[in-house]
Amino acid sequence: MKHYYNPMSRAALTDWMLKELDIKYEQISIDLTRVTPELIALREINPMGKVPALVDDTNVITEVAAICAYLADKYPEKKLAPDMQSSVRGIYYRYMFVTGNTLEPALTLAVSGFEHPNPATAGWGDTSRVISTIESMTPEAAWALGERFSAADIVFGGLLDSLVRFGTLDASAKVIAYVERLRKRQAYKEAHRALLDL
Ligand SMILES: N[C@@H](CCC(=O)N[C@@H](CS)C(=O)NCC(=O)O)C(=O)O
Repeated sequence: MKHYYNPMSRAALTDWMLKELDIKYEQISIDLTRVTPELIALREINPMGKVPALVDDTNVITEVAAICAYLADKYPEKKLAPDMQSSVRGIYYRYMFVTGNTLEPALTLAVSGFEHPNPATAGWGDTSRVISTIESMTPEAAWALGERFSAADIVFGGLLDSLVRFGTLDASAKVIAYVERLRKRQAYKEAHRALLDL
């Protein structure tokens, strides 16, 4: 399995997922600032030219949430996704999809000083609704789905971690406490070593 990655990018999240799984994979580090053979190879598999990307035999997977979902399902024995019959499978999907589809675009625009002129038709709505959603979906204790840590914590919690790190979100005590729990995980620390060493 090949993981196209840059340690200072969102690929730290998929690296965190791979490290939580404790599996072997080939790390292909991409310098996103220069045209290198690795970057050319990345652009061939992902026309967006973005990391992360994962190549597993015939499967090319891009997007943080898709890679995390793929890996969680590929290694069910690691229990990083609830099984199909679980009462929290639907909630798991919600965490996996709301993060990249709704929360991140709204907050990216907000940080740039913009609000979409029509939040009702923009898929991500407006900033105040996004902040309420983050607040209501952040767990009071333990993890997104309850006592068991899952890929939902990497995808949703990973976004909150970067919002807190860059001061993008005026985070509540509950959000900060959740992010602090995430940061204590060994796999998180290993995947974020480059950032933590700064
Ligand atoms: N929606 C994508 C975002 C990936 C992304 O924007 N990656 C950035 C680094 S954090 C990147 O590769 N940028 C290089 C570029 O766009 O040229 C995901 O979830 O994976």
